[in-house]
Amino acid sequence: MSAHGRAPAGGGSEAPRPYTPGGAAVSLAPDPIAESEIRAQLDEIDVDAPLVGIVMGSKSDMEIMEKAARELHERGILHEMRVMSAHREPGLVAEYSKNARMRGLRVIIAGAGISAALPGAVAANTDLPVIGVPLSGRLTAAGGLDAILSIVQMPPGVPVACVGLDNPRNAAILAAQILGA
Ligand code: RP5
Repeated sequence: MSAHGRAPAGGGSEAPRPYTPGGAAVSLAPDPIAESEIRAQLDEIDVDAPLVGIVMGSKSDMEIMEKAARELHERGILHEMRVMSAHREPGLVAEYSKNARMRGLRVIIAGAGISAALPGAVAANTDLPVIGVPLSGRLTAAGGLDAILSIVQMPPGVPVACVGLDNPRNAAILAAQILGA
């Protein structure tokens, strides 16, 4: 028997030595795992979880944002839709974004109109790619230009991709391309 408790090579019949308290210190605590390793392991888990999260600032955005869901559905890409406002429910937006990767999401599509802070608020709380969809819906002051600028003009270091005005289908196609699906 070796010092490490292994049987000697050659198939010897020596019985295992009983455990003796006070012998060599043995730690039963698992070695710490790097976050990157956990992420890699999560990436390999094949579950029926949505890969794309579609979020929007208001129920009034639903009708147009459903076009993104339709495109993903036709491509067989699992997705979910949620309404959450960056201004009215900032805590919910932060919580959803922070948990997104852990829940299995890989891309987030965020649609909003007027002072369209939602895509940027999501991007501030996740390192997943975020695709913003500027919407020209009700209350727009400049035919949708207000939402376009709100989404495009992110500060350096916090990118948000931006598709054309009222074009959630392009966001879905871009999400599919990011996923390689
Ligand atoms: C934005 O304000 C929403 O994305 C929506 O486009 C717009 C109007 O919202 P509602 O007043 O219809 O809820 O935050």
